[in-house]
Amino acid sequence: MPSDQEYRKPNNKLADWRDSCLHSSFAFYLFLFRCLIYFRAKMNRLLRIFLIVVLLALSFMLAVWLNNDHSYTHGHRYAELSIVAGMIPEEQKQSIISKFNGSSPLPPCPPTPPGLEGPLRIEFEWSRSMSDVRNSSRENLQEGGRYKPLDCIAQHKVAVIIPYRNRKDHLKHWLYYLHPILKRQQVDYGVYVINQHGEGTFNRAKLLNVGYVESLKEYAYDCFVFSDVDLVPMDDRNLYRCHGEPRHMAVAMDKFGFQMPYKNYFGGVVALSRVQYMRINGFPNNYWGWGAEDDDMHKRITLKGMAVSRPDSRLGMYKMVRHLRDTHNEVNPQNPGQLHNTAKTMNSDGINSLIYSLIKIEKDELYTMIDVDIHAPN
Ligand code: UDH
Ligand code: MN
Repeated sequence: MPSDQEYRKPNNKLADWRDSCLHSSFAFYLFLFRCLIYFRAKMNRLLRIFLIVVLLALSFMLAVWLNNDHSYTHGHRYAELSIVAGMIPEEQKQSIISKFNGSSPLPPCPPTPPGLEGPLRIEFEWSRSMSDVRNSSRENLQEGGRYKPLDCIAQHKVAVIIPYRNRKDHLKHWLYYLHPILKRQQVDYGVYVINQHGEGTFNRAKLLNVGYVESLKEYAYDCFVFSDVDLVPMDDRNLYRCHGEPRHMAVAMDKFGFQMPYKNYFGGVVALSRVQYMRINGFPNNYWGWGAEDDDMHKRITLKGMAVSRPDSRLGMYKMVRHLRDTHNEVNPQNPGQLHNTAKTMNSDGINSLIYSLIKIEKDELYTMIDVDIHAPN
């Protein structure tokens, strides 16, 4: 069950007063009706006709009342039930709740978030501790690193998915910078760290597929940002949301002298809507070790007739935490060769052929850690 934004309890005095009126009129109506049934033999004709007329008039008034918008204050409990059942879309839900409460609905968040800062100073200070990070990031977060803007309805429900193993220090910096940025960007988001269980060969793309499936079990995300754990944007105008075409966001990394390492590069941080992701059957599951899985993603996109959108290189600047190549993620010289077969394999290798074993889901206050066995070959 998705954890939904708390909605305010009805606190409107006018609504309570209307409720009591409605209840008393209904009681009076029943009382008259009973009188008519029990004493009809003892009543004279004129009194009987009078009572019938009064009952008819009352029925009419009640019908009008029930038909009227504000009479729904009476039924807020029933509406809450259908909300809990998830039958009503978010936007409609907010507006109905506000109507019951007698308050005006939250407006949609504006297309350009008002609180952005532009260029940011990013320093990966070794002295930064996890408790510093918690203190500076936990504000208004729900368990598992979930957030929704408080004063408007976000237009983007984004699962941020991070492939991960043994990079605690990088995750710390990522959380320190990204939570405040995502909040300023007014995203309805959740952070999912997909931890590859065991010591087998690393598989970045398969972990991203797991993140897609697991995050959707929790909430109706419509956009997925797939981000390496060591990449922090240097400008918060690079929005973590989806666009009309799949988006490559990390276009100017410090590691590559703030430019694309090659023309069709699609690595680091990318954003795909649910529809875009499904069109390409997700990512490949068979790129073990380092290299070429991001080029396969790019091929899938172009093979399906889509283009890649990118921010300009000023907005798309990223800083990467310096690191050596990890053990069990050595360059795999077989990987680039697989790119010749993407057109043939992409429809049968991807989200529709994903097999993994879920080990554990841990809810930290800053993220959801999904520990998974992806059946590494060795
Ligand atoms: N990762 C881990 N643990 C590992 C290995 C990888 O968490 O042991 C994750 C992590 O999120 C990392 C990502 O996988 O950021 C990518 O691995 P990397 O950081 O070693 O990759 P690298 O910095 O990538 O080398 C930069 C772009 C490479 C160009 C791509 C050419 N196709
Ligand atoms: Mn890296």
